[in-house]
Amino acid sequence: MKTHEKITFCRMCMGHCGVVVTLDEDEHLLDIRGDHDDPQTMGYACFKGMKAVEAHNSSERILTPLKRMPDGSFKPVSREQALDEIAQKIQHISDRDGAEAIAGYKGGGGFFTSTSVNMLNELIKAMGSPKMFSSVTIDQSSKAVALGRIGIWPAGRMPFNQGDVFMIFGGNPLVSIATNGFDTRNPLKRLKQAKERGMKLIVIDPRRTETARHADVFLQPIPGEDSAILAGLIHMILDRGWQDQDFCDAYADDVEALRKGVAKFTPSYVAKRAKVAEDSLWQVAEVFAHQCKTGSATSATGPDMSPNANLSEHLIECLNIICGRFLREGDPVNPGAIAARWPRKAEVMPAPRWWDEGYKSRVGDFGLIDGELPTGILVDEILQPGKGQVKCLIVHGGNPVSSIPNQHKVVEAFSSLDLLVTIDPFMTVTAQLSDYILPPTLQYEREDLPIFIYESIVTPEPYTRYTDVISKPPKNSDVVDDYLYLWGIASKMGLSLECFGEKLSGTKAPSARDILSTVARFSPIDFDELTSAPYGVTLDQEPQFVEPGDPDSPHRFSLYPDDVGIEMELMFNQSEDAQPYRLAVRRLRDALNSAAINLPSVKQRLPFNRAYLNPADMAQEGLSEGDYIYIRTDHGEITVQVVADEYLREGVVSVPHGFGGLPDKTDYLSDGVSVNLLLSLDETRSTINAMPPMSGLPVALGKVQS
Ligand SMILES: Nc1nc2c(c(=O)[nH]1)N[C@H]1C(S)=C(S)[C@@H](COP(=O)(O)OP(=O)(O)OC[C@H]3O[C@@H](n4cnc5c(=O)[nH]c(N)nc54)[C@H](O)[C@@H]3O)O[C@H]1N2
Ligand SMILES: Nc1nc2c(c(=O)[nH]1)N[C@H]1C(S)=C(S)[C@@H](COP(=O)(O)OP(=O)(O)OC[C@H]3O[C@@H](n4cnc5c(=O)[nH]c(N)nc54)[C@H](O)[C@@H]3O)O[C@H]1N2
Ligand code: SF4
Ligand SMILES: [Mo]
Repeated sequence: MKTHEKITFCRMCMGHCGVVVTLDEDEHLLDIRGDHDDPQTMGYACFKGMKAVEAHNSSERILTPLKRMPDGSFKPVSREQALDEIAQKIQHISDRDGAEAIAGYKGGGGFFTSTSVNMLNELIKAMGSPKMFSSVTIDQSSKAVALGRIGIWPAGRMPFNQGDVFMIFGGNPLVSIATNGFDTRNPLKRLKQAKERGMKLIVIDPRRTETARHADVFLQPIPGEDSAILAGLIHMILDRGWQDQDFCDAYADDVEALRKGVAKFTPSYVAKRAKVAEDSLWQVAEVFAHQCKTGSATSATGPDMSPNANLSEHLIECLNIICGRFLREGDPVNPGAIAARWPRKAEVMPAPRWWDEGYKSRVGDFGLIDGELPTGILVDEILQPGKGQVKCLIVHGGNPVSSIPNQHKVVEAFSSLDLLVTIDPFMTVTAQLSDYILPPTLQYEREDLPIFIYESIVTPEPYTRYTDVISKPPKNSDVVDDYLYLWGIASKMGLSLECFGEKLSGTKAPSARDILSTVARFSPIDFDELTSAPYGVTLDQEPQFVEPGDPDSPHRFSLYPDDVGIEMELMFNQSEDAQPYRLAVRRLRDALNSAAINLPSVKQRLPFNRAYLNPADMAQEGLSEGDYIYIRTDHGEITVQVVADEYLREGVVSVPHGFGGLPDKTDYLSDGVSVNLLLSLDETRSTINAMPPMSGLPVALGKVQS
């Protein structure tokens, strides 16, 4: 058999690793490896990314649109029939119950397809409904809340590749290839390069993670205490006068209010509460604020999934502000390569509090963040009767039945919908409850760009890359790019969609190239130049710099608004845990949330999820590896095998999410169990973004006697 190779890049996660794929004469994938000639990622690639060949050729892959029959089985139908019926049903629901009865949910798979990244949002909008949801609001939307309450510095924080220090709260970029601000292109190499130039790494995590093992300073608290730790750090820094007073004088009026707000968070109080040594807290404060003068603090899912996430993010931004850790006039900025450029001035854009204006949800009176409603209310929007009750949901590249807390309630809600449509290549738990499943092309079968909506945090320089279609879909399949399903539904309903401000035809389907060139129309790079650059384009000839701010600008950061003060008080008065352990989120190297965990080679490594415990806790509970434990919250209970993790601190149990079948059908040894059976969606969700806590919660656990 004659084979040939092509170069392209992986779009499963933020790494965007350059790869070399081997194809047969029919352009089907045979093999894949990291591309050592790729200047961005230099050969790095991970196990799950290298399983793309298996995913593309998988016998589990859905290859034609499926319709659910009254007996619950799925029957292949033509694309035309599926889209006709879906459009008619949506129209019927909308005519009967109003446009607000239609909702959309976009997950990770949707975010990583450039041709359709915004299309479900546009479709829901064109239908006249404000009810767009996404995985962002069960992830790190507290970052948007923080900017919304504190204000925005247009040039951004001092990036990883420039600062003296980089401090991470609850993120493990060497495994997750994520973490806002970290250089994820071959992350270990980038970290080593940064350390060689003298950068100090500080990590705050209940687990001595793969990343933490490279830290200069490592603080290992119990989970859920980041807001207290941050209040303590700010207290110490202001107490010692280690803040950047000039920056504070110029851009923040309420440093004194913040100082008063953190007064109760003395080092000894915080040390006791977070279960760390007082000395280690001082070490973090001293290295970050006194020894180092540039470089910022960031966070990932750890703090953002714990209670008080909005407060934690707010205080991280306060820490960066009082220490002046932002790009300054004359510094080079990364404006991205695809987005239109706009001037980055050294001045504050005052707290926009987007959610205060405009549409408010009928459930909980939540406003919109980045044009979307928080996913923490989706299930109630479906279950709560009345005007505006959601009856139809379109899911694009997500698995909400796996990813949203209180899985029983999610299943009840999704089962009660009049119409559930899922665009997904695999029979996920969400797909299993759907009326129609529309299978898309997979990544190497479509044209694409890196995730351009986040481009300036993916690479430190303005860089982007185009990939053409690399391989053909399996023989006899009827799959199309995601966007064609969404555009198809719109077209059949007589609607025309917008694509990043440009109207698309309602009758003639755009090509993928049309969409990508539209998306990139404000880029300084000529699109033809981009498509003919095999390793992409870095805009190093046209650097952008931070411009002087207006010296008379009245705008200042809001370090201590009233709602933050209330949250500080509530956090301070939080009652003591009634349980001896706290739950912690964590990700696994070999799986990406729920995606790909059913591939045979992944199953071989990860047949089911397990609970990680420190060996001392295991001894204390009389547990050996492989024993079953129950984990119980006020809300639910799961049974799971236990495994020792010497890197996890005592008093913490860590269970990865994404596993488990539908709750009444699941078999632990073949599917694992959903940690979302333990978590609640109701009483504890946060204000503003309705974030349900998923980490840092008290749990009981013990041995299940066999
Ligand atoms: N308990 C608990 N719950 C959590 C978390 C946690 O840590 N703990 N983490 C949360 C976080 S951070 C997130 S982001 C969410 C994840 O939330 P989701 O995005 O809802 O879930 P994923 O499992 O990532 O689902 C991605 C889906 O995209 C599909 N897919 C892959 N490629 C394509 C494609 O090209 N096109 C289409 N249409 N689909 C594709 C995959 O098959 C998969 O079903 O879960 C959240 N839930
Ligand atoms: N291999 C792999 N990569 C992934 C994913 C995956 O599932 N697998 N998922 C992708 C997605 S959707 C996302 S959002 C990103 C997430 O990226 P990360 O946030 O970097 O994900 P994790 O590796 O789980 O790191 C979270 C860390 O927070 C710690 N932690 C838990 N609770 C707390 C707490 O209360 N406080 C503090 N300080 N730390 C805490 C955990 O011990 C863990 O080390 O990863 C992405 N990349
Ligand atoms: S790290 Fe991410 S981008 Fe790189 S190969 Fe793995 S999944 Fe793909
Ligand atoms: Mo995520």
